[in-house]
Amino acid sequence: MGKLAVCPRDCYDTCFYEVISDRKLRLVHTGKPTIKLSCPRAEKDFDRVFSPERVLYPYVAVDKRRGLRRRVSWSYAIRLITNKLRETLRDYGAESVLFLDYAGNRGIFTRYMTQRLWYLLNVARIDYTLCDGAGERALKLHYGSTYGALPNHMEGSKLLVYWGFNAAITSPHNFFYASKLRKWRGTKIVAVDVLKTETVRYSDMWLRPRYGTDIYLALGVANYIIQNELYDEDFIERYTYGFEKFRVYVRKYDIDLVSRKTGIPREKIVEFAETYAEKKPSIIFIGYGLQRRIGGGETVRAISLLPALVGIHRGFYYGNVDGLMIDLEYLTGSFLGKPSRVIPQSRIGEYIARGEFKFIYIHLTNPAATHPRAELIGRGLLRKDVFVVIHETHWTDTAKLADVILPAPTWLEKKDAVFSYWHNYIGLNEPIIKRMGESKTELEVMWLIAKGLGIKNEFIYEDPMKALSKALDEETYNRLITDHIAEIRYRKLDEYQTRTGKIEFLSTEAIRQGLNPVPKPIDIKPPQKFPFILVSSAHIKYTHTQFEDVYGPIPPILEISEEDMKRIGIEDGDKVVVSSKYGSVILIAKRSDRVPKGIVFAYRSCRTVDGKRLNYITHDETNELGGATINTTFVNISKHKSGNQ
Ligand SMILES: Nc1nc2c(c(=O)[nH]1)N[C@H]1C(S)=C(S)[C@@H](COP(=O)(O)OP(=O)(O)OC[C@H]3O[C@@H](n4cnc5c(=O)[nH]c(N)nc54)[C@H](O)[C@@H]3O)O[C@H]1N2
Ligand SMILES: Nc1nc2c(c(=O)[nH]1)N[C@H]1C(S)=C(S)[C@@H](COP(=O)(O)OP(=O)(O)OC[C@H]3O[C@@H](n4cnc5c(=O)[nH]c(N)nc54)[C@H](O)[C@@H]3O)O[C@H]1N2
Ligand code: SF4
Ligand SMILES: [Mo]
Repeated sequence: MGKLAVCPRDCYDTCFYEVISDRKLRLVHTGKPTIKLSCPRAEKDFDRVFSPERVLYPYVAVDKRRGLRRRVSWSYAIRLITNKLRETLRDYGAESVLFLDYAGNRGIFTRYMTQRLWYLLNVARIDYTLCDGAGERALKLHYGSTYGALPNHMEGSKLLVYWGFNAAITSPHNFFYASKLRKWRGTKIVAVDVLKTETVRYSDMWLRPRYGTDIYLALGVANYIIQNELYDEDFIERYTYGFEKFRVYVRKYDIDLVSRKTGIPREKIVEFAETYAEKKPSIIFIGYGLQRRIGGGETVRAISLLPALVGIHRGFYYGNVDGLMIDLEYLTGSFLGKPSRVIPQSRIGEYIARGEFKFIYIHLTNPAATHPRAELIGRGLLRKDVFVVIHETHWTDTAKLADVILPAPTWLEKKDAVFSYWHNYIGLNEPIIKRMGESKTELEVMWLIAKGLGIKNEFIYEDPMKALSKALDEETYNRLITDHIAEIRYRKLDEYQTRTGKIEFLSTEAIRQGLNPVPKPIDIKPPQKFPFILVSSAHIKYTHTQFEDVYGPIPPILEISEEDMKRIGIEDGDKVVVSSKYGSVILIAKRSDRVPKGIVFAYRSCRTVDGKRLNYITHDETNELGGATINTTFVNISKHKSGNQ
């Protein structure tokens, strides 16, 4: 067998590969975390490594606005960075320095250990809520932590519910496995989605709630199960808290109300409720797209309580990192200091454009394309009074706006350890090819900057393998060294980290935080001026903005229903102006039976026909649980004056 390698992209699956030559990767069918299925991104990984878009040397901007820059040596770049950083910390304080990272590479050495320097310096950071923040907080309110079902729980499940989760595209190995189980064992698949997605097409039942009304469905199903005594009384008695109050609370969500609100026929709601109560055990896969909107946090809260009614311990999947026995606090060094400020990730554009930071260090993210109000981010990064450093593998939208650009090796060029937010295996990657150009790893850069600042703290310079050995138990670590893949111990599913030690139908933590003790609906109503809701989600060939260098730009299309097209007076292929309260972009209209009336769909973060990004117009407000509202971007659509392309 060839070398093992594990994909560190921000993706549920975290696949294991066998490397069969320097230019080809092949999926290993370990039969454990994933199932054999090729991924169009993995297939082109080496093309991305050798892409002409690679950043190969350090550069310094000569004129940022005009994109003029010159190549410099590493020692020059690091001297410049450390001088600027030292001056900024001295003159403006740690709160004027922003460390802006995300999950472009989820490796422990790349993403986690590099946070040590920034914790030590107490600089400003983001709150990491753009992707999954609201749902994470929602689950913690009722369960104490977010972990749930592992892939190996799928096999014994009789029912798999994908709720606001387009797994066929966003977690292909999960869904491929589910469809195999459907064939082999008759496992039932239900999709709850506002769009007729690829996942819907391969499901036994599809529920399409009117946009934003999922919470009525969840509370209605809860009420039906209670009223018809389909719940597990012993389980509720033993493992839950606050059931009586919840029972009274959900009484008003009767089938008539729920059907009226969601637009789903009564019989279908009943069928779903009865199926859910009968087919046990089951897993509800709660998608991230669902909670990236107004009311999304409350919705996840309501959905998460369904398994508790029918007697399943953590019968959901959302994100499993909390369950893994791996010491992330040690790895990130979060105890070293406290960020001087924590900025809501959705709103960084506003802060950067206002000139709140004098020094910004960016890696593992392309915010000038992927974050709401991306144009503000771009504009802010070009300010004369801010010094921007980026460490990137490729010339991204954001890299082009930096004062110093440092070359990073891709995951195929460096050693790292990678774990998943779905399965419980960790993998160890050795470099597969020689590093390109003069690229240096994220840890090497952190060490150079720390040294330049005169930092003596040995923890910053800790050998990554030694750190890893401390973050994992001995057995897991040893297995990882010998096999390059190891199972990480997982917390017990029947343990609840709440105040009462039980699943809390009535959340004591919510009361403490001044939130609703039980989940409550928040109705969504687009304003008259922007009557459509823009929903965006992934394309199978891209991970956010990655792979545009290989596959070309993400298609700039706007899927719209036939009825809406007629009403606006547009035809398939017409250029349309899509405007929100923040501005407008041009996309190409595509007649689609995936979207209902009033909803339009575009691929997330796509580059628009007028050279902008979709996120120039997406909403940046935070929702009721501090999460994103990208999926409640209200827009208007009109025909572009030049008509079709
Ligand atoms: N409209 C809209 N916008 C969205 C979303 C949406 O649904 N709709 N979804 C949001 C979500 S869920 C997320 S998670 C964010 C993602 O937002 P980002 O994290 O900004 O997404 P990427 O474009 O993947 O950016 C990751 C960057 O990391 C770089 N990178 C990859 N590997 C390495 C490495 O090893 N070293 C270094 N130094 N760099 C590396 C890549 O080249 C890439 O530029 O986007 C959000 N934006
Ligand atoms: N190919 C590919 N896969 C990826 C990624 C990628 O960029 N490309 N990115 C990864 C990352 S970072 C993330 S966060 C995940 C996200 O993956 P998912 O968790 O699947 O989330 P989304 O793709 O944002 O949206 C999923 C579905 O939610 C539906 N939806 C939106 N709002 C609602 C609602 O209110 N109710 C209901 N019922 N449905 C709703 C959308 O129609 C969509 O079909 O994907 C990961 N996987
Ligand atoms: S991008 Fe996702 S599906 Fe594709 S190889 Fe990586 S982990 Fe697997
Ligand atoms: Mo994400």
